[in-house]
Amino acid sequence: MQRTLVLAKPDAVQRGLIGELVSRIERRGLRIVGIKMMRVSEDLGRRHYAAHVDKPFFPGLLKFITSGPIVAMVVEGPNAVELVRNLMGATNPKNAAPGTVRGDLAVSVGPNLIHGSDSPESAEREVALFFAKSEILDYPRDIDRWVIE
Ligand code: IDP
Ligand code: MG
Repeated sequence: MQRTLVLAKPDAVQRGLIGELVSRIERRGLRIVGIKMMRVSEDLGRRHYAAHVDKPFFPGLLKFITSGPIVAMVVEGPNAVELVRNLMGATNPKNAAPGTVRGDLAVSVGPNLIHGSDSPESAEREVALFFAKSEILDYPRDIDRWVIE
């Protein structure tokens, strides 16, 4: 079992695509074990995108990710990191395959709707950046026993 961090970026929230992203993740069979709407502070943005601080697009990326509310999620399942990366599509939507989030719903590389951790190590680091342990809730699939006559 693996966990990964997913962000519905500010463009996804503004376009009303939170449900679309959540739905694709859930329909794949992955489980959401943490979820919250929040603003990314400049400090959190810098830490989250630490690998990109020296890239020419970093100032724009930081402005974008702090520009409006996001929805952060902890997603769990077998190979969750790779499964989420696959459903996201390529970083640049122009190269993203149809059927993926970016291939179906995005056109530009800045506002490309979704973040997913790129390795189990990044996932562990990023989940800890965005979520307190108490905000991650494990639950069994035992809803059937709650049929009350
Ligand atoms: P990823 O989101 O597919 O993992 P990364 O390479 O980790 O892609 O880049 C992080 C984010 O930075 C991208 O999702 C995108 O929003 C932005 N970004 C990446 N490359 C560029 C670029 O060349 N120009 C503008 N923004 C970029
Ligand atoms: Mg990345």
